[in-house]
Amino acid sequence: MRLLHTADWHLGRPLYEKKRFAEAERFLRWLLDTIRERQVSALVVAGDVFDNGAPGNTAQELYYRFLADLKNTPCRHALVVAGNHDSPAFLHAPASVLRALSVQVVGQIARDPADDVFLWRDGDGKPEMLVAAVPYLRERDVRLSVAGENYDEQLQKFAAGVAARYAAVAEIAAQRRSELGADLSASIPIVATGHLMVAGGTAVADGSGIHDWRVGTLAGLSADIFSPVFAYVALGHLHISQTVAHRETVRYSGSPLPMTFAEAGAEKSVVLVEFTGRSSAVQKIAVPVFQPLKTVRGDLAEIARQIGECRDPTWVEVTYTGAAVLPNLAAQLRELTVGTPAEILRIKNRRPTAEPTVDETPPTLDDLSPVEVFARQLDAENIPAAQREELRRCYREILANIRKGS
Ligand SMILES: [Mn+2]
Repeated sequence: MRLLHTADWHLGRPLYEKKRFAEAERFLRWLLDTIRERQVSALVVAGDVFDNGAPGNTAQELYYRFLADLKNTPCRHALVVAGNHDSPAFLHAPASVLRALSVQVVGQIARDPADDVFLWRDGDGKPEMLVAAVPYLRERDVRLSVAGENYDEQLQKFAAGVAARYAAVAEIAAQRRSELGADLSASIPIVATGHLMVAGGTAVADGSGIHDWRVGTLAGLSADIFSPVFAYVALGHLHISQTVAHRETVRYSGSPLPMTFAEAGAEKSVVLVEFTGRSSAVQKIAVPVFQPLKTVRGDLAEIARQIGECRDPTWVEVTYTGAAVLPNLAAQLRELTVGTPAEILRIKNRRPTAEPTVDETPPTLDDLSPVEVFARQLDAENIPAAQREELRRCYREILANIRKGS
């Protein structure tokens, strides 16, 4: 059987002032076509379906219409787990209605891990796959806080809690498979999901930053938490498609659309997993570019040349590095796009100069991690260097408490 793995749709997320519903809609239509063409029978969406906990009407409409349309494809089962951007309660609310459409939603872990392990059956009612659903785990999900623990102790307990959850669902799934009898058991793969940062991953493009990195590396959340009993592990959170620790069958699908200009030009894909008995073969399927993004860098002449190369309606990020002082840079740059299909969404002024450079468009919160925002605040308040380390430490603790949900 064939399973398709995708994640990090971030429905509702704009790029600067641009809404991206048209792109999202085209992606979802492409996904339905791909499911039909490749005869996919199961779909996993590994978190961050929506960009925030209270998605707008259009984002919701796209999501529900897609799930309803899935009914008219060969896809028999779908599983959606929550990411850190999703509200577990919001995602879970329509779960009973969606179950009637063979769509399983896991916003938040069940108290009993056995309730998050699902047995999927083929059209004849014969078991075909076991799925261990694990959404994004918050600290309150996997450990009890103990007063007086320091930050690193907290991290390590959290990591141990995450590992324990994966071990628990792996054991339950393996047990349930063995109960199916030797014949069936030999041919049924177990698939797990996750939305987390595992150590060794490249480029945290999610924008959620330093904590995940610390949890992943310092606290030892490695690929070892995924039992070899899993024939495939479908991960979300990192927007760049990648394997984990060179394990072909433990993967981040990456986001289907570039979420920032930093991802401009990166190939976006979904993962097609073909199971033969318990073993799996993995193939990436490239997602078409629905809205080209381009980063352009140089002096005015170079920028003009590169903008002139745009053939399709392209969203452009410009970095000006010319020596000339251009007081009306933004206007001059926009002038260059007249009569071209390019549209400038963001301008950075990096003119080589002794004076501090000023961005024409200041960075938004999307461009900065929480720690970078805090560093700017320390600068803005002229905090003496001697006090900064202590303040940064306190700030990291506050962030950790927010992540715990307290
Ligand atoms: Mn995420």
